[in-house]
Amino acid sequence: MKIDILTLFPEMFAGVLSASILGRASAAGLLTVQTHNIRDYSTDKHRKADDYPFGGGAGLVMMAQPIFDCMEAVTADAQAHRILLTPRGRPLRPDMAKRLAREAHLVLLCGHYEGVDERVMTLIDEEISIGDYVLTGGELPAMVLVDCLARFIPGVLGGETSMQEESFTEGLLEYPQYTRPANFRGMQVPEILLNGHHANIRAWRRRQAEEITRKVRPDLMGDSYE
Ligand code: 4FV
Repeated sequence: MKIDILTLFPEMFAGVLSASILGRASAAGLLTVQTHNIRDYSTDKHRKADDYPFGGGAGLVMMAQPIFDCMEAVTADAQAHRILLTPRGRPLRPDMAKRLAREAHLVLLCGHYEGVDERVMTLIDEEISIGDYVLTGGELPAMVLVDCLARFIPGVLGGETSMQEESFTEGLLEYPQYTRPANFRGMQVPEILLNGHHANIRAWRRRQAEEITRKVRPDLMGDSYE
């Protein structure tokens, strides 16, 4: 999968995209992520990419011209699914990430300041939000989206986690995890996890996942769990 990220702050991405699972996925060629500095496409002699809002109001708005030229340059050769990260978007959910993980080419547009000129929406196929709060920019949401969808790309999650493993408690919160030592400062790992009876362990984990979800996030307990 190819992901192009349009941003005024490409330097924010290096660390996140090169470390751990995402770094290995890129090295293995399962994921190619490229950032593009929108300011490089400004035709303004001072490389201006934002300006004051018409109608007044606080803050700055990202100008249409640099975004249009950057988007057209990045999508010149290949059909791409173009996403704007914005609080106005549909909330990111696992099923959306699974769908996006099947796309060949994604373009993520990161707004900043008060947002982008509304005419940019003529370039956008889908708006996605990572949550009902306002951030200083769309860069962190873009990183969250890449991390979330990458896990659904076959081969990205090596031995660490398997999607099968994950699927049996899909939609539920995680069950408790333990690792060595079995006794840490007097705190003992539940016996059931130490006797290797896989069916009992699976049943225990599912019960735990349901119990925690019912307590912490009953809204996630769809009708299938009534
Ligand atoms: C956001 C979110 C978000 C709004 C104005 C960037 C900021 C600034 N994006 N989910 N929540 N974006 O807060 O996706 O341009």
